[in-house]
Amino acid sequence: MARKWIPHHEVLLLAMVILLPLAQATAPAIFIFGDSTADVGTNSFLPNSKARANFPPNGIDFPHSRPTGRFSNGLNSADFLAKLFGYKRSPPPFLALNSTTLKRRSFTGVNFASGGSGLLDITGQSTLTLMKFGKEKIPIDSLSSKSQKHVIPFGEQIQQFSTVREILVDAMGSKAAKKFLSKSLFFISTGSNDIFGYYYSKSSVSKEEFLGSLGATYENHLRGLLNLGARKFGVIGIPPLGCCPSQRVFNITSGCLEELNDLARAFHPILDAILWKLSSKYEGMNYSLGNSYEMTINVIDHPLQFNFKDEKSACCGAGKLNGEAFCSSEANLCLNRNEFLFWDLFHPTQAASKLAALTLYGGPPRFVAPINFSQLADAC
Ligand SMILES: *[C@@H]1O[C@H](CO)[C@@H](O)[C@H](O)[C@H]1NC(C)=O
Ligand SMILES: *[C@@H]1O[C@H](CO)[C@@H](O)[C@H](O)[C@H]1NC(C)=O
Ligand SMILES: *[C@@H]1O[C@H](CO)[C@@H](O)[C@H](O)[C@H]1NC(C)=O
Ligand SMILES: *[C@H]1O[C@H](CO)[C@@H](O)[C@H](O)[C@H]1NC(C)=O
Repeated sequence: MARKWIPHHEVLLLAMVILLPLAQATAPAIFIFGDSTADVGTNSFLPNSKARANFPPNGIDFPHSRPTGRFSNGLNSADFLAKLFGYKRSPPPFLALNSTTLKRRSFTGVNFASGGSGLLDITGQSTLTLMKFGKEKIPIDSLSSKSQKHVIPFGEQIQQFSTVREILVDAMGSKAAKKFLSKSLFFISTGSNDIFGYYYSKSSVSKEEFLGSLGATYENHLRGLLNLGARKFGVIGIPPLGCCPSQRVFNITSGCLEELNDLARAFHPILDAILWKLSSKYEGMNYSLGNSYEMTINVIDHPLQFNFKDEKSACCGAGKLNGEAFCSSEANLCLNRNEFLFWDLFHPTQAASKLAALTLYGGPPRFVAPINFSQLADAC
């Protein structure tokens, strides 16, 4: 596909900035699932989780420079999407809630996303895998037992949602709860950690076989959500993982790791086909699939047009491209955070997350299809 700059985008950004404060919440609630790209503090509640960001300088651009567990200098895409849909605040982590807060009239959603997690239950559960990705010296303790969780996999996030659903049914009755959920938005951003896991496991399973089975797992999870009453899905695809600073360090030219990018790119049509199939089977289902691969590569190819001066290195980190260590108080910190695409060795800056959310919300079919997220809210 030709990667031509679309001037349209700038107009779109302007329109969105004006639109932001006027927006009214159009769906009763949003439920967010996935990994660190959407985690708003879940892992801070897991004593044994090594995938954490609840310490400075993470959160340096968050109100009061508070580290919240977000893998960002400020807000992440989940936060910006909630804003764009007209919500005053981003849904809180499930683990921060209790039955009293869930029954409040002001209930507008829950965030289940957990950094390091994936579609597969095994993804992110061992510190060993984390070590390989980050090149950091993390003591390899024994594999997690049930009581010593490192992350909450997608399947378990769905079980947590099921608990929330039961509380809603109790509070409003099953008919009203069904209607409430069918109009609510379900955002999902997952799969990257599974692909990292496969790539670094040097598994003998072929690429096609692995991606096929990952797709089947995704489909089962989506069916789980559909059976619990979800109907409107905003799905965020897998970005070019090989272009993270942590992966570029393995390329002598600091270019992207092509093999990893190939895996990410190949998963997109698989996910697209699953969503299309499910939408023809489940009455009233609507979906919007963000092509994170195209969105991100477009920015990497034309950084200046999006006001980024550095699309290769992490703002916070150490070593080559600041991509050889996690962000911490001992790490290097860049001066102008808005000029960086990457905050740390894996995660986008607040500026990049905002751009991604705006594109998902109002972007053209090249980046989000068959409808964009704003059209998803209007779909009946
Ligand atoms: C529920 O959470 C709220 C807010 O964090 C807290 O004030 C309240 O005491 C909690 N209630 C229960 C039953 O734990
Ligand atoms: C490293 O990056 C270059 C582009 O700078 C690319 O052509 C090459 O395929 C990459 N190498 C690997 C191993 O992915
Ligand atoms: C939403 O889905 C319904 C059927 O499930 C379909 O008729 C309708 O066209 C979809 N809306 C949009 C905006 O795609
Ligand atoms: C997506 O969003 C906007 C407004 O929210 C809508 O008007 C437009 O048709 C969509 N954009 C494209 C390029 O499809």
